[in-house]
Amino acid sequence: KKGEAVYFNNPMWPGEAHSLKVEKVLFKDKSDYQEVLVFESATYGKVLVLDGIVQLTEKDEFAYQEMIAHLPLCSTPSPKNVLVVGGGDGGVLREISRHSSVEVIDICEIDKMVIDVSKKFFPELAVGFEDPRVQLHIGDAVEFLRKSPAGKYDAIIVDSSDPVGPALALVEKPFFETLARALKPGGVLCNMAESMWLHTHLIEDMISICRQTFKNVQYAWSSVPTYPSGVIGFVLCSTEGPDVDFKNPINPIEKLDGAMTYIREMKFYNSDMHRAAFALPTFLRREVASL
Ligand code: AAT
Repeated sequence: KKGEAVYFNNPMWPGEAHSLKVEKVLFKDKSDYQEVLVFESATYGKVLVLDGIVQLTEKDEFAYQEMIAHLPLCSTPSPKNVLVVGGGDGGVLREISRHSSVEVIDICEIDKMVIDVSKKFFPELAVGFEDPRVQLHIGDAVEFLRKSPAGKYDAIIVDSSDPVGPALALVEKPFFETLARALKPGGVLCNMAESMWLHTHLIEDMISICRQTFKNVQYAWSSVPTYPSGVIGFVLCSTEGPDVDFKNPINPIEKLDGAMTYIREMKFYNSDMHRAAFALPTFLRREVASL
């Protein structure tokens, strides 16, 4: 019974749990916002956990970081100003770095402890902070976006945690309105959007809010074994302005010059994966179409 309370009561996925064998706890502390835990697992390398929820593992992090970064950046002709919301581990920064058209990479992460822990335990992700184009802002993204100049960004990537702790406001309509305002005409947004198996209602809510605020709203998904149910989705939106065809990458990754030689090769994303990510199972296609 005690085990049940610990393992099966997460409000995001009641009644189920995914286990990883812990070899060694490497770090555990409480920040001002959440409990931060790093452990060495038996089969997935080091794991970062916030408030009991797996944020990334060394073995499969690239699937998520590559998709959430390149789906939007390869859908826009020559992205220059990019904003990351959350993403304090640096993995999404590492992926954005591969795009040589990018001039500024702002990142707004609420929790400095996540950044410090990543620099210590996940150097292959934190390498993203070494790019001189990166400008780090520590604070709540809600506040940051309220103050952001209108029309500044070509792309915004919301790499936030699940809407239970500090990320709760990041799924509400006022936040999406500030995101839309901060984007250039024809600018693109890519938002972490949970699992189609576990969170159909959350996805529906997010899509219908986005449809009120953005011109074009699409859903894509991918496989990440250590996220609940093994899949994760993304809501992609574009603002009024030049049309964006998310399903066919206009800025294909294969054309990048690969100037950032200190970053290891990509392992997951390519133009075929990009196009395939928008293929939806019938039950989800029906839900998305009826909104
Ligand atoms: N890169 C994969 C890991 C994440 S990290 C999500 C980050 O969002 C965390 O570092 C968290 O501190 C930050 N965050 C949460 N709320 C806010 C906020 N209001 N403002 C700025 N940053 C915030 C995502 C994993 C997805 C897991 C899916 N189950």
